[in-house]
Amino acid sequence: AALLVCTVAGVAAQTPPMAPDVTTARVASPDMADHERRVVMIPMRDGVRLHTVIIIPKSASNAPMLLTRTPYNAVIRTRRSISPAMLATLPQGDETFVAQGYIRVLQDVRGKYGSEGDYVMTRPLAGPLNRSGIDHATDAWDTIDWLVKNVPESNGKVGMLGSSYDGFTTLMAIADPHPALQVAVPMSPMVDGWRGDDWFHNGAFRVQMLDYIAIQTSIRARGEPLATGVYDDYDGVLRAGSTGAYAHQFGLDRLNFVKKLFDHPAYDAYWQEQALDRILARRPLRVPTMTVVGQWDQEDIYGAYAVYAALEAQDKDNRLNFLAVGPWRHSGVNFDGATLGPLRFSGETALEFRRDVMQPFLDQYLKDGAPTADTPPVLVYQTGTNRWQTLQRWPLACAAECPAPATPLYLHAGFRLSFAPPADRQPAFDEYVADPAKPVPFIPRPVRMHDAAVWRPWLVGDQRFVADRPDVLTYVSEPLVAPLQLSGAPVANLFASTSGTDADWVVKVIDVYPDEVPSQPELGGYQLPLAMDIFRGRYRNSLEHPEPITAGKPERYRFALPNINHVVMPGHRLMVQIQSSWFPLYDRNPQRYVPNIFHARAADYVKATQRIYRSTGQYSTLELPVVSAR
Ligand code: PG9
Repeated sequence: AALLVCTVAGVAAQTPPMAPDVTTARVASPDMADHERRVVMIPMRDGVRLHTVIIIPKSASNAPMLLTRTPYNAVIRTRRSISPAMLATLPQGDETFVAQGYIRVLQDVRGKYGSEGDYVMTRPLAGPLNRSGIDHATDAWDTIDWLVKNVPESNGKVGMLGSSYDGFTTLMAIADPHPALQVAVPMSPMVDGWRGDDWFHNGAFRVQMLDYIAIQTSIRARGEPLATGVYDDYDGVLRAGSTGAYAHQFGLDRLNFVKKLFDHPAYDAYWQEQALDRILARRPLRVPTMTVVGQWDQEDIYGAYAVYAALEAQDKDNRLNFLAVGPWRHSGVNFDGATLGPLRFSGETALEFRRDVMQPFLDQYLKDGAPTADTPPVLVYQTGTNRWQTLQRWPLACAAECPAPATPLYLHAGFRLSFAPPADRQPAFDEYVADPAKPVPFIPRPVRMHDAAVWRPWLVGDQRFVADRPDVLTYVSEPLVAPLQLSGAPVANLFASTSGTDADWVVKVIDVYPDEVPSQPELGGYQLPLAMDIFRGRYRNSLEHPEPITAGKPERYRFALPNINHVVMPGHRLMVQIQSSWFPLYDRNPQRYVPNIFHARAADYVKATQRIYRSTGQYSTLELPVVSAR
């Protein structure tokens, strides 16, 4: 009766219980936001429009703009949390920009998410591989041109930055920069997909990238990861046989980028003409550029140093080309930098860098009236001692044209290492049997390649889990009596033979901690990888033209490992490990020479006996970038 009375009296008509609850009604929150979010479609010169999110502080006037061009969804990247505060909506790495009143711009690259046009994976610069005249340099140019004309809150100055793929698009922009592009900070940039970034390392293919390609290219938005049906990727990849067969299981061989990879297993023109260090070396450097990378970058550990080296020839007076290296994982500069795996550093190194070095560098070029930043040509974190160092150049030691020469570390009988050459006159070697049916894992099994908690710190993982395998040679030095400073890229210089006709060589330089570490007991005896990489033997004479190996013939394999800036402390020992597979991160070498390993048949996978020589005239060494007296 009460209900009836109300209705009749017209006090308040109640909503019927069955009124639909999903309607077209608009919800409006009070406008508490400290920023405005403009979403625009910016037209490019060919008429394609690129989806762009512009976040403008409400207080902005004459504010600089920071642009990132990404294939990873501009909307998601500007929604760290749902909040009226710009600080909370932008990613962690952007916090210092917000504090300085920057306008932040994120754009979907053509063909991804909200942008029109075709997506081409790491689209080559216009030239022999790209006759369309449209590339990331032109798209960045057109975007910056639009921004300076259409964002009245800006001061007309634009900086670009981003990590990994977004570091690649940043470098592309400086290949032909718009005049308003004042500064660039490529972080962990993808530079050369064959030599050592993302797809291959020295010709060995990273199988886990197939999943990335499925996610990135099966649809315009984010695709599904592979439903592999196995918990341990070691089993799944091994059972399939070749990488071609693995890809075929999931229909991935229908994707154009997979076809392109399978068509180009060697370092042919397809790869050489995309290598950004080579491209940028041929163009004038006009934009101050600080290239940033982590010492243990598990995805793009090659490119930052290569770009820095390529541009350095144009910057003898240290005005335009800068390098910064922290103790980080891939893209770690944008997250917490106090620890990596079990390693603890001197503080929150990533924030220290962003706040104290990168921000003043950006401000100098972008903020009206900002002071000149005191930016060192090279800023590197030295691990082992755990401190930042400012340097005039990088590297400090190398085979030629460095302040210090490389120092050979010799393999000796009894699996010892020493800076003195071995005296053996007779041919001497150590050997192991590499069986493609039982490849050496790159991390302890079960291998969950897509578990970020395992993947991100894997380059600092304790190597004890393989040190005693019969197919891993492990050499170790006496405990050091003085600190040993290593600042540059160690070079593996193997004299090796195989009973097969092709072989992979994986070489690791390791810092072995003392048996007891009272301040952090779990580091007792820890085998900390400093630099590790793989080399596919068929490319020993030419990266472009592979050749079979003559079975049983000792040959020289010389290849650079990733850069390090580390002090091996007294009481620690140096270790070198050598093996012939690193699975399932890298595809297996069948060990019988076939024209294209992607398509090797089951019968091509054969056991081989590998010999590593260590006698006069056939010394196997690690050429170490030693700076301090040992
Ligand atoms: N390392 C990733 C990538 C870059 C370029 C091509 C393919 C993958 C990334 O983190 O963006």
